[in-house]
Amino acid sequence: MTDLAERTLEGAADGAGAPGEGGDPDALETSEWLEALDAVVSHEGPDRARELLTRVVEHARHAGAGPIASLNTPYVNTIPAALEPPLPGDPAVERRLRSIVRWNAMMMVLRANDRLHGIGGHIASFASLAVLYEVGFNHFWHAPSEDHGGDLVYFQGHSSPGNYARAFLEGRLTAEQLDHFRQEVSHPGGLSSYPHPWLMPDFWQFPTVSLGIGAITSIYQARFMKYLHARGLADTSGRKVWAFLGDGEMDEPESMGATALAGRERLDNLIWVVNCNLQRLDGPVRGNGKIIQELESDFRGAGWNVIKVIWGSRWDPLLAADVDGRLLRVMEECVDGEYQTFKARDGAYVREHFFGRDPVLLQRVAHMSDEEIWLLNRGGLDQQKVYAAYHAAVRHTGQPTVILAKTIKGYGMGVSGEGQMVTHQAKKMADEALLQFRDRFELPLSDEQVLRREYYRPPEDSPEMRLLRSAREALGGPLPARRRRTEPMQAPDLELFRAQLEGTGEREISTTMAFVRVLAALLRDRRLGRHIVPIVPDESRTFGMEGLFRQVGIYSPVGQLYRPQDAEQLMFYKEDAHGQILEEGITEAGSISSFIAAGTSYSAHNVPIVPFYIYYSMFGYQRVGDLVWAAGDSRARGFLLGGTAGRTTLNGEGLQHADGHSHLLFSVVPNCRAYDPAYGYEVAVIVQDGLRRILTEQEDAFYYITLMNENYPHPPMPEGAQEGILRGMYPVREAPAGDRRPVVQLLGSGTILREALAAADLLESDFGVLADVWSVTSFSELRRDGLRVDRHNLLHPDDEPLVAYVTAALAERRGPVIAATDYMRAVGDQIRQWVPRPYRTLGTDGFGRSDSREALRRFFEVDRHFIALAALRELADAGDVERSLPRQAIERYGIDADAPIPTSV
Ligand SMILES: Cc1ncc(C[n+]2csc(CCOP(=O)(O)OP(=O)(O)O)c2C)c(N)n1
Ligand SMILES: [Mg+2]
Repeated sequence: MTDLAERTLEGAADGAGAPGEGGDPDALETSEWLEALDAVVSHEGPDRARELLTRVVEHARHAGAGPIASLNTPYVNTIPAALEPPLPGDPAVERRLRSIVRWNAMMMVLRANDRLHGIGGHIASFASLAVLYEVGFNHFWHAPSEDHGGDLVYFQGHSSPGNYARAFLEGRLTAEQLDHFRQEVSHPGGLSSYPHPWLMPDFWQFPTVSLGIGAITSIYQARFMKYLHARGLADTSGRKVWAFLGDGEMDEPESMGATALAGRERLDNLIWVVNCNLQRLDGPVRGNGKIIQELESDFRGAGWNVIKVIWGSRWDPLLAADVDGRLLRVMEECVDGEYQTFKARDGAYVREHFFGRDPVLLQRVAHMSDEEIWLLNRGGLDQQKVYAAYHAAVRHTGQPTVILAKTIKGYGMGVSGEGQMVTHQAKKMADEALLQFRDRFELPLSDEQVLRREYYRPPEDSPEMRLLRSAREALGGPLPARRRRTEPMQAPDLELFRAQLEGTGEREISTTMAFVRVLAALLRDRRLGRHIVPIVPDESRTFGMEGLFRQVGIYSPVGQLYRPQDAEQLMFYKEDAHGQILEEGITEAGSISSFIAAGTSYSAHNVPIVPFYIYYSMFGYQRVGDLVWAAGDSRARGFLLGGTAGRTTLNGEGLQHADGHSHLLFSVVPNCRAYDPAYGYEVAVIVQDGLRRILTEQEDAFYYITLMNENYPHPPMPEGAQEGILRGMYPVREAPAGDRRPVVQLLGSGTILREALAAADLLESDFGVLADVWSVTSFSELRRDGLRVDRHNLLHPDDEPLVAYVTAALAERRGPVIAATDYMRAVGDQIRQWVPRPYRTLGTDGFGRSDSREALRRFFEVDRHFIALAALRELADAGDVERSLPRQAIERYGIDADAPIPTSV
């Protein structure tokens, strides 16, 4: 019997490795098959063996043997030791450089916590990751330069001390800055806790610390780079996207949620490195299983190239000697919970509890000291193994690659954390552990220096510093580094949207249609058109955008391999390798990841791009709030469009569709401008101004605009309305000057503006009350203005006080103020303190319902009758009209005063 056959049989005989439950029912037969296979391998080579096996498996399937093939490979490195390319340069110098980075990263957390108890920071994660980063920095990651567009590296958020420590050695950060880690307010130049482009716009590119965000956004970044290339907007060939993810992080739906897209679209410019240190915050990631094996089959199933880096070089001789498979069997039997414990103990423990599982193995390591057993290293901590994996990953074509690297959480922290349950949050290290660390990593520091927790920077002409500099020079410069702006472009003139400015006459359209026309005009523009990226998650037909399918095409890396069912039609479903629309399918998380990639293209690719991502408003922020936040942090530029918005505008759909709060949700994003326009010209003015800010002024501006599907005629833009539209409110109808009848101020937003206009008519005809009617395009922008003014006045008590825009607008008018929107009352309430007279808000608080618009507006008490009632009530309270008018209105308009409150039903 051959070795291989014997080894497999052994496993089968006692059940381990056997398919199904019991052992092998016919061991002899099995051995004959295996021997036959061995003969093929040795005489005809492994390729022929694979071919035969594939045929056998196929054949078995036809014979009804069901799915057979496993997606898992044995629990050893994917790249055999014999095929590893050697690490170039001097491995000893590289190790010493890395030890210095490790030391400084640790020092900055310890020192920051010494100064400010409880300020936090993480030591254990970077400790496990250092080799994985440093091999990349020294050999693989290109910064943008003359001859390379630059790789994009998504660093793990909470391992930021590792990046800062390296930047310190490079001279990009000072020791003082390191000392001010996590003290960014009290010390200008202090370092942000995690990667935040908003806070360190020249340094960090990608906000990754909310777990899962780096994963999904890196996939869409890689996809967007292929798109840019296909459309001839940038040459992105040769550039890679690298993402560093934690093994615990892989539990996030966002982490695994788009891996199929990466496989399907063959994103071979994408490399993920999952740091399998086996632990998350509370404990083991898969104590009772093996995270590497689980992820291997997941990724392989999704079409990825999987490279496992499990064992370090010191295991090579033991694995080479493992002809009977006993070592492999123990490796496969042990679960991650045990692997963690091994590294929290010592060599004697590993001897007893790992090798001791098999007396033959115990014998095999009898010649090794406990110390030698302890030094048996893990693949992700071995620069040679990691280099080989990266080397293979960057050369792999046709698939994305994931590297599953086994490491140790808290590596080097010894008694202060290595492999311990609590290591994630360790921010302190005992003096003893620090001295041991110094010895273990051979740092040239005296005891005093260690105890004083000094940073260490070797002399400029030391081999370590020379390696640091020459490696980064060869790769184009330091990383991470962020580009803030690109070449400005001239924004289109408002004239481009003339059709919207002129109104529609009698014709009824929705604001969605008005927007689609704005978008179509932009796409047709010879100069700007190619810089526009429409993004849609399977809602184009909902929004009447299907005309764009044919006009600009839907991006698909393979073009269109089928004749579409509607090929005969003018606006057929056209997929195209040069297509412009990103039709994402049903994934809001994926779509906004595309938005982020496109919206930061000015920075990552030096190509100005303006994304317009249109989606079902309810499923936008609500589903992907954290990604919206990441878009803000990333300084993404572009437009989010919440279609079918408003709690009562979308008739028929009901509770889970009817959005009455996205404006509140967007009001919390500090740099997002949120607008609720009622008319086509408002949409045009807002978009045009946004384009000016984004393209010409290079502002990191990002917008949320709600669009409705209710059709009505759109008037032409009133003279001089532009400023008010942008600042948040302007009058659309004014009571005749000099008429002394009572007056109210009616504020309306979105389609509810039309209810306010109708209320004004009712008030005059039924009760002799006049009204000024205002379109409020943005309560949140008005609020921001008010807050700015208040702050200024507070801090400059001796200056002439500034006046908020709302206050100034209403100051010269008469009468109480009523606001009505299709959103919760809190939206209108945002401006309360700047309204100079009594103020009442109407809104759609409560779960949505499915019914007609008219019924819904009555139900939520935002229709024309309720607006009129609210106005009369305020006038009556002020003594401007008779006290009986509100009651008369209730009767006249058939309002049920005893109806249940919409919020409670
Ligand atoms: C969405 C989200 N939830 C929770 C956290 C808090 N958190 C930060 S790190 C961490 C553990 C991460 O474990 P793992 O992904 O395995 O990374 P490791 O530190 O082990 O490399 C947790 C829970 C977070 N940052 N983001
Ligand atoms: Mg982990």
